[in-house]
Amino acid sequence: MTTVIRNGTIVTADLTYRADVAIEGGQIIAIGQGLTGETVLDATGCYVMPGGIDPHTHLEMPFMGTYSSDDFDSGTRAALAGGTTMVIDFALPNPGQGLMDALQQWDNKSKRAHCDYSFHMAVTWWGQQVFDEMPKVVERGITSFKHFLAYKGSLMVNDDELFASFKRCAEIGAIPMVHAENGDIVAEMSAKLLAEGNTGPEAHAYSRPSQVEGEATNRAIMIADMAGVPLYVVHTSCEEAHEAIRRARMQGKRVWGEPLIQHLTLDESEYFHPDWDHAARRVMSPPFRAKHHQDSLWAGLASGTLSCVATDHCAFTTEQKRFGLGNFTKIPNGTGGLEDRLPMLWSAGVNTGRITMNEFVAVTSTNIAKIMGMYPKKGAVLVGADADLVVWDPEATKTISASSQQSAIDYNVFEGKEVKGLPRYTLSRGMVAVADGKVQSREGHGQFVARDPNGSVSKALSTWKELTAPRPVVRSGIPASGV
Ligand code: DUC
Ligand code: ZN
Ligand code: ZN
Ligand code: ZN
Repeated sequence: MTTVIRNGTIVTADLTYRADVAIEGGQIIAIGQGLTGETVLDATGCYVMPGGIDPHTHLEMPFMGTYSSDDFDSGTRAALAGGTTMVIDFALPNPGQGLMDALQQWDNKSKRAHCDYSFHMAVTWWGQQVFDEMPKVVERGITSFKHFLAYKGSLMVNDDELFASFKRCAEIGAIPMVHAENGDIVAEMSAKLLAEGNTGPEAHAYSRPSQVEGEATNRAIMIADMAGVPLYVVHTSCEEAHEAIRRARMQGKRVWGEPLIQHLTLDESEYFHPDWDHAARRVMSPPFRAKHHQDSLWAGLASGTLSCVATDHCAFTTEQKRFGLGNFTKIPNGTGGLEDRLPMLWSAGVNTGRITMNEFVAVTSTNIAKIMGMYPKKGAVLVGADADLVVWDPEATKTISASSQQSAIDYNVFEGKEVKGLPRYTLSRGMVAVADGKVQSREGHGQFVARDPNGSVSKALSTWKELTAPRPVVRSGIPASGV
């Protein structure tokens, strides 16, 4: 059985051209003119692009005394509805829990996935067991390890642990990732705000100014450099963090930054909304920022100093958010975005001329596949690649609303936004998972994608070579003068 996408314009990270795409056995088997097959999908007036890859989701994750409310069923349905055909979710061991044990839990949850998926492994504590299990995780095709510099007292790792883990990543060819906020300072500022009676959701933003992110980003970059390893910085939300990444990249360091669609399009004024629920639903870390930070993030996408756009999809219901009534530090941190990332980025980025269509494909799919070691199986329109594709209708419009979303929560942070540019079809390994807005995907269709380690990149770092070269012993012992 051959499926053909006919009469569309293929848009990849570097080319735009007219051609049909033929699919069989879940893969692209031909790209050319006048292709035929048993099933024909009409792409007249549409762009045919690699499906989105969301490199940052938290599905059914235990966090802040509850579980995020989208699981691998509703979360991956939401992904497909919005043109995203793969997610990379974070396996999160409890402090003291083994990595392989946590992985088993994520293996079980992910059996419900409608689209393909992979995992990052979080390093939430440090010890011999973690050190020993890290290569086993890589053997399983999970080649990236996340570290939290925030969430003091639960997930946070200290600098000595961070350095040890980064060095281990270097040895095994894995990429370390960081949630870069200075957790000590956040904890102190939060306590002070609460003591002063500042208990509402706006205080969440006050407690995590952009400086705490700029400091932690720069610190992680320097520690990665000393460990001789590349670094992926998640949810880069502000100019200070972008500035550190930009500087590192200009020095030839392998550092990647990942702005979220939320930070690109929503700002801190959301926290000053008179309705407590409205503000609390938007509490996430890092928080939404002052508007000028958005210009910095868009400039980063256009210039290439920022590499990927993600969601950090971590959805909590209004009821869950209300755990923090009277104390903002108890509001579960997180917002959704899986279904809206592509339409929002297209509308706010491509339709406005801030980024090109090809840059759109790069930052939502191809760059992620390359950095995360799964290109060109994913992120490409090439013969032999998986047929994870989106047929994108640039003229289709809708108003985003919780009433029509796949996500299991009762609101949407983009509620009321008009978007122009939507999937006509979303294909997951050749299966038509979405047609004209109707999700017809299947629970359990999604498969785990094993990723390649990225060892050659870490060994190329020049600063690290200087740091690890044999050190001359210049002098030792007691001065001859006997001082
Ligand atoms: N930030 C959030 O807002 N939610 C999940 C974890 C995180 O770092
Ligand atoms: Zn984070
Ligand atoms: Zn401000
Ligand atoms: Zn996250």
